[in-house]
Amino acid sequence: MTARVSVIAFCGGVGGAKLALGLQHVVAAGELAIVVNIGDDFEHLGLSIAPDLDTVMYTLAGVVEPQNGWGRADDTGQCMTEIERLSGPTWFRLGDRDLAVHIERSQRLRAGATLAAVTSDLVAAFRIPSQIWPVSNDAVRTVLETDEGRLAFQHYFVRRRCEPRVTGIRFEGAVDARPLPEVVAALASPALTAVVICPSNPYLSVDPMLAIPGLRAALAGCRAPVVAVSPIIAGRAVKGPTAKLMRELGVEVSAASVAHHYSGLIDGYVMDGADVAQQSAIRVATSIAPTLMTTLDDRVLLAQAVLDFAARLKDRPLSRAS
Ligand code: FO1
Repeated sequence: MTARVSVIAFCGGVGGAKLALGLQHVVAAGELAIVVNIGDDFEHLGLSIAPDLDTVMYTLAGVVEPQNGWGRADDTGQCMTEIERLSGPTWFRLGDRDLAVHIERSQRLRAGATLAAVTSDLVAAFRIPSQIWPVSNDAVRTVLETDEGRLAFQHYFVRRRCEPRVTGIRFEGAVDARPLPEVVAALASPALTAVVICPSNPYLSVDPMLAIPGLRAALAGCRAPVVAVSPIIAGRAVKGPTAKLMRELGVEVSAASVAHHYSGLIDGYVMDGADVAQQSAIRVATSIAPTLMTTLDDRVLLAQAVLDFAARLKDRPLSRAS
């Protein structure tokens, strides 16, 4: 499906996917492209697992497991139960239906298909009316430096439940990775009206994408307004290890800190009403909106607020250029 992309959203897993779903409800069919982090991808049980791509795909298809926000709803665990009986590794839970996606992806990649081509076919099979693009077809892998040594992302995040203290983060392969050509073309297109950085973990989900030099350059050159949504509300992360990680990296846990983290890349910043007092500390244009997304209505309302804000920024000189 090659449609005219008018909105691009950069996204990690669970938190970002919620806003991506809201955007899918308010952007015309075929005009939304979600660019997804691949730093969490890994090989497990001989399979190529792409958790953030699958989380976004299942969320946009309406088949995501609602409690966890990852994996498929109504899945079964027979394969995992059998792996356990065989004394195999069970720390990373793969449901039976979910496994079908990993098996299909793995065999297609082994046969020479690109990650983008496989993803595009999966998106079509799930009848998703948006594009889902891996940020690159080249491998980028997030590695955490911790007080327990170097840990590959899923070993830190799932196996060790984010407990080790993080001292540094590396994105292996990022410097040599090429951004997906479709992403670069869409960022340069005059049809583009907004770029959204979803409220994903800035350090673990967005930075692996920004670490790709060609992507960063394409984003810097893009003429549409770039708007980030804060993943922090009143000094707390809605979900996941963002706040713990920021403390360990010596960064204040606040909406303003995240805005500073994106400085030079964004033209606008959407933050929750709970953080209104921080507006004066932020150098780009800000907009206040309810950023806690519990219901589908919350997601749709936030998506519309973000796009309305981007539309208001369109005629202003881009902050990134100054
Ligand atoms: N997260 C967990 O905390 N435990 C799991 O066992 C787990 C399995 C899993 C399987 C497939 C998938 O697509 C995602 C899965 N996740 C699991 C979530 C995922 O690893 C992380 O939330 C992301 O990588 C962070 O964005």
